[in-house]
Amino acid sequence: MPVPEPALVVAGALVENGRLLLARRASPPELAGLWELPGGKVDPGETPEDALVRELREELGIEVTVGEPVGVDVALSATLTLRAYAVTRFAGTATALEHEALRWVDAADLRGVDLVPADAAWLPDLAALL
Ligand code: 523
Repeated sequence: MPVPEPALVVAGALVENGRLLLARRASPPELAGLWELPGGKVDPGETPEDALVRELREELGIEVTVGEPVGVDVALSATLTLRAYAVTRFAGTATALEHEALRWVDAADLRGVDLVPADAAWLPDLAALL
């Protein structure tokens, strides 16, 4: 039996003026209240880059260009992998359309933020962007 590739979740690291955009999750209960790089699941037939453009449009109301991956892929489960990309905004103002709140953090703030566990693996990579 061929082993299926894990499905991919993509997340965006948007840095402007030395600050990183974080979003506070509203769900599920075990992640609610924790901060993450916004993003979501890649749909079947969609490239990861296209998925991230779509997710950040839906969640934040911004249009982005997707750059290079940030850090290494993180296994969320046997069937789900999480990957971050650097993104650049080219239009819109980031608004919490699906999250509880948004926050722009500098390097000092980042150290004290309660991140979702998977995103915490990227802390050194994210700090290096700031
Ligand atoms: N993560 C995660 N970090 C992170 C994201 C964007 C997602 O750990 N920065 C996890 C949380 C969920 C899974 O990835 O376990 C799917 O993310 P979610 O719920 O944001 O993706 P959606 O919105 O595409 O998912 P559904 O609405 O459930 O389809």
